Amino acid sequence: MAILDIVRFPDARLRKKAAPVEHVDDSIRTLVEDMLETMYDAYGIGLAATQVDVQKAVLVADVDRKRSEKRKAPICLINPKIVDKQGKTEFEEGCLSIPGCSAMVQRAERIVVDALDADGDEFTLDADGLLAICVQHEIDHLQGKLFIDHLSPIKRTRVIEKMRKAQAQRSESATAVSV
Ligand code: K1U
Ligand code: ZN
Repeated sequence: MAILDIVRFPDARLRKKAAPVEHVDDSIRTLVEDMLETMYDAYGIGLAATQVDVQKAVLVADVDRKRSEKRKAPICLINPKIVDKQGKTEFEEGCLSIPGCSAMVQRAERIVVDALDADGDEFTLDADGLLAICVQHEIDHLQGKLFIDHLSPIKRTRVIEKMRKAQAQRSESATAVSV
């Protein structure tokens, strides 16, 4: 297993659309394991292949995990397709590709998703709560969309500015340590 590099905003690779997986083989199963390892290492609850620079329609999530626990209920969705949506909910979302920023995003409250599992078998996920929010966030990534795209232009600019300041502070303190 390997921990992969997470691509960070404003990298153009985050805007690429994922291609469907033709065959669920060992290379896909290795990708899924590496993505789970990367997600747990980064203390995330989800990760899309786009975020590790792989343009394949694969996502992983584990919303049940507490910070101290490694694996609780990991799931993997290959070629996910939302077939039904109901209701509306709002949640303060974060993103491993936009560190240090969060914002309230409105999404469907309940979703039904058709997908393949790591054996290549079809299944249907009926999700609500944090899992539904996380899966919608990850499916957005596979389509080259970020949570900031759901915000008004004013809010989006504010979040981007905050992220730039946080990045500048991080590189300033890295320089201070190396001098
Ligand atoms: O895709 C990603 O960038 C991962 C992202 C998933 C996500 C979090 C919150 C709402 C929707 C999607 C994260 O895991 S961000 C970090 C995190 O662990 C977290 C943030 C808010 C609530 C719970 C966890
Ligand atoms: Zn994200």
